[in-house]
Amino acid sequence: MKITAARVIVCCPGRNFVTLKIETDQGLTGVGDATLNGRELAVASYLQDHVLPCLIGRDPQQIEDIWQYLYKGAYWRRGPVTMSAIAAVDTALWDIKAKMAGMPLYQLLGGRSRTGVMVYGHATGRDIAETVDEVLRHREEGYQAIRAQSGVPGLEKVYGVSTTQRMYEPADGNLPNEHDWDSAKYLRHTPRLFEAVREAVGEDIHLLHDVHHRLSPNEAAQLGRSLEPYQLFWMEDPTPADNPQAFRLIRQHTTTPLAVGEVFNSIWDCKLLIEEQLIDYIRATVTHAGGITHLRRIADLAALYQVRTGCHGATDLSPVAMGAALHFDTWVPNFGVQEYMPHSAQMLSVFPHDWRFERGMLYCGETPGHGVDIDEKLAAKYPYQRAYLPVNRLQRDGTLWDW
Ligand code: CS2
Ligand code: MG
Repeated sequence: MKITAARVIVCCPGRNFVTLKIETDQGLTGVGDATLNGRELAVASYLQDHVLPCLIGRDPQQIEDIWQYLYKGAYWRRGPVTMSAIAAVDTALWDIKAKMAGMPLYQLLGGRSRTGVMVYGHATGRDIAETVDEVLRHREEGYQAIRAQSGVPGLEKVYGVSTTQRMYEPADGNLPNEHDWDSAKYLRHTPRLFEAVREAVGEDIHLLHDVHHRLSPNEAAQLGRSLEPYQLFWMEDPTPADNPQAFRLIRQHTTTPLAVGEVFNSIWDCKLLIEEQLIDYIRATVTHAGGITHLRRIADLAALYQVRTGCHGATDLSPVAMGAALHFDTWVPNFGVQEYMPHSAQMLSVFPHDWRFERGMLYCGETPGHGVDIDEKLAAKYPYQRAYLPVNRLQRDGTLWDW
């Protein structure tokens, strides 16, 4: 069996997606997601100019060898651009292999470990009252796990809160928008938010919160402690994880569970956090962490230390990523939760898929492969549009801060 063609498709049905499609001489095709929010064309070029010429003529069945070839062979290892490109190839090859086997991907990985995938939805509001309403609305829709974010009094724009529309889209500028930040205001406000949310929603719903890398380790420890009465499922990215040792301090002071890893692209980013049991959930994804082949290694390492998965699932990951993630989640023994930020109908129309949402759970389909394709004709109607993630500055003096 041989790879005969491979194409990178960049489209913008409401937001940018980079998709790789691989064709074989047996007529089977596979697709993978390579979207790197705000830096999409870098991955498209990495694939187009450097990876695709090496793929033509190779045997698509040799997933492991191709993974090693792209990883070790480039000499320049790791990094989000490289690992997203490798991920797209890897995901497309697993799709092809599962189609060859006539099986849904989760069967090839080792079979079903659960009936469905618990997801968490996003409840966001401009203030506490709005967020409480959104949490209750999610509960009505059947969600068992809900992430709560709200505007912070005295701050113009904060992470996760859209001021204009209900659907939050982080890459919202033709040039980077500027947000303002004040850790003290946020630290005062957030326990109040969770007090109100917990009071309204009761004890049975899992509550999550994303700090988006904005606190110092000491502040993160303070926040974790002040949230303990509200029994969070997790507190996400409380401080940047560039220096994983920073989490030792947080861990010493709070039992609020921690989730990290949406910006990780390699097992080496995760290693210390997992081995020292400094986190409870690892958020690496199929798309940014080297595909099914590499994410599986991360999950296996995590399992040794009772760390569970909580794959990133924002809308900048395409429906292809969601399809692959759901097969992974259906199999992985140490599953925790899957993020679910629904794509718009326009986005979904470009990616025919067989997964479905029902009362707080996502279910992968049973069609061979990962169950997601791309409608290339429709995709061509939505050309790339430059979009950036925002930057964040301290309100006090404009110092550029973590976003
Ligand atoms: C986020 C993302 O989903 C999350 O937890 O942190 O919205 C993140 O900001 C975007 O995926 C960035 O591309
Ligand atoms: Mg996050």
